[in-house]
Amino acid sequence: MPEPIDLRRRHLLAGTATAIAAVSLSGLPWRVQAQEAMPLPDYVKWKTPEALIVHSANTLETHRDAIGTSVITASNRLFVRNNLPAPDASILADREGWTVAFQGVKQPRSLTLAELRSLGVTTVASVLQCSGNGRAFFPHGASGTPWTVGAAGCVFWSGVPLKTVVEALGGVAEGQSFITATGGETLPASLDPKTLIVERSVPLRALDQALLAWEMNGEPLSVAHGGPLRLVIPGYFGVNNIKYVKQLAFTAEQTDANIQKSGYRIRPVGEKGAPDQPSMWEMSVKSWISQPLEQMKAGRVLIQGVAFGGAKAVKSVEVSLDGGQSWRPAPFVGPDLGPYAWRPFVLAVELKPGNYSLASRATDVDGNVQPRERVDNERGYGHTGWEDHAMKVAVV
Ligand SMILES: Nc1nc2c(c(=O)[nH]1)N[C@H]1C(S)=C(S)[C@@H](COP(=O)(O)O)O[C@H]1N2
Ligand SMILES: [Mo]
Repeated sequence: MPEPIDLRRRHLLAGTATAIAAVSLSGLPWRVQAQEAMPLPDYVKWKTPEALIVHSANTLETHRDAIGTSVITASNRLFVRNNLPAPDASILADREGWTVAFQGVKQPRSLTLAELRSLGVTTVASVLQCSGNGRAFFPHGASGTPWTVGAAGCVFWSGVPLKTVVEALGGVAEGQSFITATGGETLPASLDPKTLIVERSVPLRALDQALLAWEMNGEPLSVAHGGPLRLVIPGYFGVNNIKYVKQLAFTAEQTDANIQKSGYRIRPVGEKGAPDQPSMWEMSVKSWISQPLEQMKAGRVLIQGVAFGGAKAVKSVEVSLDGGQSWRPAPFVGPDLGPYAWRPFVLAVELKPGNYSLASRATDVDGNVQPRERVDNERGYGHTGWEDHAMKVAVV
């Protein structure tokens, strides 16, 4: 299938004067990253290379202008993030036999995927976004993958509501405050499992919307995205959406695995992670412009992007052409797929030759507005500041 836009060619232009016009306010030329183009690793060979930046075998980012306008992000363009190397494809050999151990319920037991399927099914559209999306804009050089905006996508998940499973198991046992899920990666025997295991706890309130998903965008879950079975918590940061979920426990305390105890915590620059710092749970309202990113001809221009509320629905989004001095409302396009989905927006404008700073700013249903500034923090998490996400574009 031919690509509508030859993104690869545009990557090759990254060092030219044309692309130099396409820098963010922080001066970051994203196209430059793509010049180091690495081939797609085997487990994601089915993805569209032109749409992705391969940061490493475990971290692939969607190009800013490759998310489309269709609300749903195509699976072959969706970002990938593995804290540990993805399991071998043999993990999918017997999907129906995949087993999850349920604990902290009144009748603890293990259930296979086949049994889970018989309990119930729902479909949710939700934004999957890594905590470090936007990390590249932090000036202190936060360690970790330098994602700009592409560690995010909006996809359909199908599976059984976790609440339905819990009801079938007699309900949550008394005294439990967290949902603690464990990833099924095989860990090296030589190391303390707590240092590496992908095990996360979220507050019990997430039971309202959590599901155990076996399908993404109408297809059985791939290894890259957590097949055979994944915990999905709509509205929560990516890390809480445990792939290859093999154990699901209702617990009184948060897990003491490093990824929870000290990892994924908001802390001042230079400070170490600790359990008393805010954990990366519910996402906040955010938006960004996906096109145009480069120099354009004067005349009619469609400014496009996406906006979402995170754990709450998004209400509206505004666009600025002058770096935030003035704003105008931008209409959403396409269907509203529910509170956890994002909404593409498109604003048609007539632009005269000149330099523009294109920014977007979303508001959620509770009236929370995307802030101008980022909140600096050691690991570069949770960036929603609109100023850093703005695009400087020359119109000729
Ligand atoms: N088992 C397991 N689940 C995991 C991870 C992982 O490494 N192992 N990474 C988490 C992180 S940090 C993110 S951002 C999302 C990424 O989901 P994706 O690769 O499907 O895009 O998965 C989360 N769930
Ligand atoms: Mo992540």
